[in-house]
Formats: sequence, C-alpha cells, structure tokens
Amino acid sequence: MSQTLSTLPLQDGYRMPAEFEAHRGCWMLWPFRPDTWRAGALFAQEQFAAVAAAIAQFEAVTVGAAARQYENARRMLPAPIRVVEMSSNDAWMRDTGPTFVVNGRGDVRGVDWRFNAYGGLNGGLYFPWDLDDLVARKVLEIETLDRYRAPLVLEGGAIHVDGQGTLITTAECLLNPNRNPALSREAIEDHLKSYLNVQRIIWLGKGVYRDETSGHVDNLCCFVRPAEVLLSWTNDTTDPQYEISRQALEVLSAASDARGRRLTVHRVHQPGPLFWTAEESRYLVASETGYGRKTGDRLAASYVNFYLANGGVVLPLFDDPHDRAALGTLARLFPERRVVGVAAREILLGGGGIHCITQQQPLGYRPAGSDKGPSGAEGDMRCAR
Ligand code: KQY
Repeated sequence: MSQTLSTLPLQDGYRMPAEFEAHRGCWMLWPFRPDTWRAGALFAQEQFAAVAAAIAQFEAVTVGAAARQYENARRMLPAPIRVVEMSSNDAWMRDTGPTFVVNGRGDVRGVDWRFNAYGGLNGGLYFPWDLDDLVARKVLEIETLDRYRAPLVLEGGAIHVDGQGTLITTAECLLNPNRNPALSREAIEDHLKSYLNVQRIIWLGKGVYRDETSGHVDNLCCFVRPAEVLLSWTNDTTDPQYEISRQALEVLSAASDARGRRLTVHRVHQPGPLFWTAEESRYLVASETGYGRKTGDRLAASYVNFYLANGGVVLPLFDDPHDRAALGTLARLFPERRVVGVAAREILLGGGGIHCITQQQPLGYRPAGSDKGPSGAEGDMRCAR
C-alpha cells in the first residue's frame, strides 16, 4: 500500500539522488492535446515513441496513456515498454511526476509537488490542470511507494541536484509570483531543504530565452557528475541568449557546492536559433494562451535537455548544424555511457525537450559496505521493493 506521510524527507533520512545515479526505470506520458501538439499530436507521438525506445535500450520504461489513447500508444510503442492507463492534461512527466527520494537502506519514496500548469491563471499554459496534479500520486500508487505531498508549487524541470546536497534552479521560475506568491526566497529554500535534503542552493537568474516554463533550469544547465555542470551556450553576442548564459556562467564559476567544491563548467553550443515555420503552425489548434506558437516565434531549443539512462545519454537532435558538435561534447563528457541522439523537434514545438517528458525512478540501493544486506552478505546491491 502507498501511504501519504505527514513527516518530511529530511527528518526521515531521505534525499533526492542525482539523475546520473542508478535507475529502476523511466516514466513518461503519452501526448495528445491538439493545442500543444500539432496535427493531433501524431508527429509528437512518433518522437515520444522514439525516445521511449531509445531509453528502453538501457532501462525499463513505463508510459501513462489516457484511456482514449491507450490502444494507439500500445500500438505505437515497442512491446517491452509498459503502457498503463493514466489520465493527464498534457504529457510532461518531468514536471507532473513524483520527485523520487531515497534513503541509505535502499528505500524509495516520492515527493508530490503542487502543479499549476506553469503559472496557474497568471500566465500558465493551460486550464484545467487537475489531472496533471494527480499524476505523481498515481505513479507512486502503482509502484506502492509512500508519498510526501509538498505544499510548494514546483515542476521537476525547475530543479537539478547532484545527489550530494547541491541544487541548481533559476530565480525566473522558482521566485516567479505565479508559482508561490506567498513564499519568500528563504521559505522556498527551506522547503527544498526539507523535501530534497539539500544544503546548498545555487540560484541562476533566467532560463533559456523564450522558454514558456518561465525558465526551467533543465533546459539551461545540469549536473554531469558531482562538481561538474553543463551549460547551454551561444557565441553570438547579439543573441538574447548570450547575456542569459553569460550571467549563468558567472554565477556557476563563483559558486561552490554543498561539499565546498568549486564547479567545473562545461558548455554546449545551442542549436539554431530555431523558429516555428508556417507549415508547423498550420495544424495547431489555438490554445487559451497561444504562447509562442505562431510562424516566426523563437523556440527555446537546447541540447542540455537530455535524459541520463543507466549507461546511456538520450540527446535531443534538431537536424541542425550544431547537432554534431553536441553529440561530440556529450560523448566526451560521458565516456562511460553510450550517447543516442533522437530527433526532438516535435517535442520542442510542444515547449520542451527529452528531459521534460521523462522522469527517472531511482533503483534504491544500499551503498557497498554500508551495512549487511538481507542475505547477510556485506555490501550487496538491494532493490527497494
Ligand atoms: O522544461 C520542462 N521540464 C517542460 C516543458 C513544458 C512545456 C509545457 N508546454
């Protein structure tokens, strides 16, 4: 049974692990809404299926699909991928799924943040969002994992952690009045510390230029390993992204992490810039907000929006001259993983990337030598359930 707990992860000894730690698997949702995904989501579904198949080379994948899409999803997804019926308002598992936390004994729980579709009635992207706000709970219920319901509006794409006490976020998103208007920066930091067990929070200013999420960090910067980050960059000083990335570089270069280490900052040149074409905006149903979805609007494209799977990196590609260099950079940064590129322009047209549509579920293991496992063997790797 999955219980809702009234305690806090910090006091219970749980922490959010880094994405580069071992996974039990990956969760995704199936896209369908015609005001986010053009042409009735057909092209997006093809790319979601390709992402799921790429991740499935490395770890188990589960895709939640609305009842009316179940058959379609099952047909389009390769057989080893588990499809479960799950209603949602859109398909951003990073933002609506649970943030999993682990303890040192191999147990896994989930934090269920409040979700308001990226800003509620004050700049949010869609209404209603009630089904999306239930996604984390449903995932935890399916996995029989206990749940912390946090009093904070937060999307998973707004944070990145190193698993060793450091969190990176942007002020543009987490301090945006359309998320938690009643909370000060200190109060927000206190919640992050209590729910994720982090001690050092690094605040970047803005996220990627024209990012409709109000600047999610997962499109701009991420941890490659402890004390090493990757930043989306442009050499074009006339591009509005230049000043955003330059300021982030300044903050990151001056920062130290929770263990007192200075950060090594790697850079990857952004694609494009990329824009909506007339053909692409033609078969899009008008949305309530209409945010940046017409011919000529700039897309918030970034190679940082990749997914780290067990032994793999699943990298968004855009049929862009910068793709090649990005593949090379990621291969150099992750020599121990296999880099798989997946075409992701249709996902980008929906406002996100591969990281935004995925959520890793950690394995939950007892670190070698920390204790005796159930078999009595010293330091064995134990699954959480
Ligand atoms: O950055 C992300 N984690 C998700 C992007 C969501 C865009 C909503 N249209």
